[in-house]
Amino acid sequence: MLIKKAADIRSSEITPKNVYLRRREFIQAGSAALAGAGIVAAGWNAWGGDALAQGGGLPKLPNIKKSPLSTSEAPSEYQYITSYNNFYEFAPGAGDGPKKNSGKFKATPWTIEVDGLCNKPGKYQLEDFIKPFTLEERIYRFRCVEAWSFVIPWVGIPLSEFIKRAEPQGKAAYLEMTTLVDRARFPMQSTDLLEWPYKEGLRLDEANHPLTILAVGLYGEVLPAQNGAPIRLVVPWKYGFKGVKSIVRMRFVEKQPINTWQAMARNEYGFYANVNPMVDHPRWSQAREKRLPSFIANHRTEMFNGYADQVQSLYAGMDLRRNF
Ligand SMILES: Nc1nc2c(c(=O)[nH]1)N[C@H]1C(S)=C(S)[C@@H](COP(=O)(O)O)O[C@H]1N2
Ligand SMILES: [Mo]
Repeated sequence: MLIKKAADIRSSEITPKNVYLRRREFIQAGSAALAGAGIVAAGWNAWGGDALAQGGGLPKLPNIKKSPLSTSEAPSEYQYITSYNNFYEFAPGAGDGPKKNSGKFKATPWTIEVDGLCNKPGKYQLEDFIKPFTLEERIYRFRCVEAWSFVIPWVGIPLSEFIKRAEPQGKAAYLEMTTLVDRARFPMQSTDLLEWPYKEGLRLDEANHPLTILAVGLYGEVLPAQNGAPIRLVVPWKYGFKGVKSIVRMRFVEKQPINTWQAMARNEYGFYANVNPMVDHPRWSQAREKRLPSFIANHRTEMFNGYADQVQSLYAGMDLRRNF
């Protein structure tokens, strides 16, 4: 019952209504030849203009080092990255709901608990949690399982640095990460839309991979609420749902954790969630993606979201059709 409800909302909310209406207009105009340029222009208008200012006027983060691990592709506009989101604690489905419903969200103070199979468990205030590390700008491709994509200039720290400090024990094979539960701050947690808290997990070697980061910023500023303030996971070769937002707990465990979308619909979402254009979602193709604000699937999806050279060895010998 839960699953059906979530599924219904997801399929109807994938496209914001204003965008959908414009697409209808466009289709009624009847000229497929106009597709490329016209569709992109319509997207810009539907999303509120052509402001080129980057950043959202939020506090700037200090001493950010540029990373050689960034893609050379041009980042998507700030206004799109922050107005087309998926964050069920604020609103169902993907679109501008999370932005609209998170205006009053406060991310301070913020405590992160580190526990499970490690020698240095503890509770940290966010400032202390990130203080020992150098912030890096990481411009990464981002691919949602619902076939839209962005290029996002995150600011964060390598997850491996945190893991080193926590000193995982020999038995620790996975890292589980959990979102805050607080009905006062997350309105949808008063409903049974998802099972709360939202949870994600990585195998420890995935978590230690140099591309995996904990992001605390976007465009050089602190994260806006809708993108997962104040700290969220970013794993660029995996579908977006692995990127658990507003993390309050990091737990080292022996067994593979059950992540939220796997719990909601096991036949559609797995633990690994590696971007794979050859394995279709049961309800749609994964071969191409819409690089927003385009309405059409204007990009071919690449294996491991274009990071195959760096990450495919993590999955040597695994059947990626079964381990999706
Ligand atoms: N806590 C929490 N984390 C979450 C989600 C969510 O609903 N709740 N949605 C996930 C999904 S499906 C995607 S695609 C990404 C979207 O990240 P973005 O809004 O910053 O693009 O967040 C992921 N992290
Ligand atoms: Mo997603």
